[in-house]
Amino acid sequence: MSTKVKKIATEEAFSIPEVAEAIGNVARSSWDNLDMKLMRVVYTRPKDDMDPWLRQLLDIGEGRIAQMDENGVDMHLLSLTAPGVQLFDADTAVGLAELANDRLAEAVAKYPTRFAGLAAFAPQDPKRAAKEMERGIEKLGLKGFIVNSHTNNEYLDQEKYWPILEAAEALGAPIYIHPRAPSDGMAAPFRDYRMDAAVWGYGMETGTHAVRLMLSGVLDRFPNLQIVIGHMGEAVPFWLWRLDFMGGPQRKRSPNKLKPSEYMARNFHITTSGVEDPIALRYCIDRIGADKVMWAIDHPYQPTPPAVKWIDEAPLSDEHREMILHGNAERVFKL
Ligand code: 1WB
Ligand code: MN
Repeated sequence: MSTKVKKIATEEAFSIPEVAEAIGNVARSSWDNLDMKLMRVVYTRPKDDMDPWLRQLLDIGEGRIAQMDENGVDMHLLSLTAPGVQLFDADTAVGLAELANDRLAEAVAKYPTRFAGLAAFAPQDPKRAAKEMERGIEKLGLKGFIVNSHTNNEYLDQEKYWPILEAAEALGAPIYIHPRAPSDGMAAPFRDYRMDAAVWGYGMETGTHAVRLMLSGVLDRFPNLQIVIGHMGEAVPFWLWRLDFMGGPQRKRSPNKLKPSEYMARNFHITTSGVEDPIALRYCIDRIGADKVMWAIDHPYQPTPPAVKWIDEAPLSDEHREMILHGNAERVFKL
């Protein structure tokens, strides 16, 4: 059962065999960055006993479309699953990002009304990343970019990554900052109790990344840059009052010209991925505006039927439901 409102899901993961194999190779090494815990579980199984998530990630065709049809989902905005190409050396990462983008463009060409896509890039090499970003938008017709938070423990506000921010701004296409596990410097307390990944670590890592963009002042340099974060804003909307009070430009030594809430208003959108909580949704609409919120399932990590059911049943005006389920995504990603 599903309302007739058109549904565009905005954080829907996929992979390709070559990336999965490369992650498997890294996961079999002795590297102990925090993502390795989950990567070892998902990517090191024998081919004839594939992890069910991986099986679904590799399907960007019939099976996925059938599952969307069963649940009344009109479109997946596809993105290469976390941590993308960010575990690899620069040359491997550049090559695999290109390959993933080519495959993604093929899937979109085959099902143009059902799929749209975000381009991957290799932050390890910011200049070549900017080139691939341009190709992704202008040649492949993709609609924005996906990056999985830190790269080798570094964040996008750092000057070496500015070519990436500059390219996104110039191309008029948003960067979706998707989670990965916390960087080495903050990893220790997240090593226990499954806190490394989606339970808690992903949100802390990615919310921290968003706050760095706000407080560094880098968004004064790229005022038209558009950033999307998932998971109901990775807790940032809940913190805005205190972020403004403690981290606004009125505070001594603040490099940022605007308040965090002003960057939220000008430079950010959020998606609902994996937070099927009508109270959190109500709060975000009231705090940052219904024009800022886009629905997402987080396929295959969250099941589709409850993701559809909760948004169908959420107490929303017809106008807000249309915005959150498709209108905002159509505007932000130029679908
Ligand atoms: C999970 C979620 C795992 C995501 C992932 O592995 C990704 C999880 C890459 O629920 O454990 C995700 O994209 O939200
Ligand atoms: Mn996700």
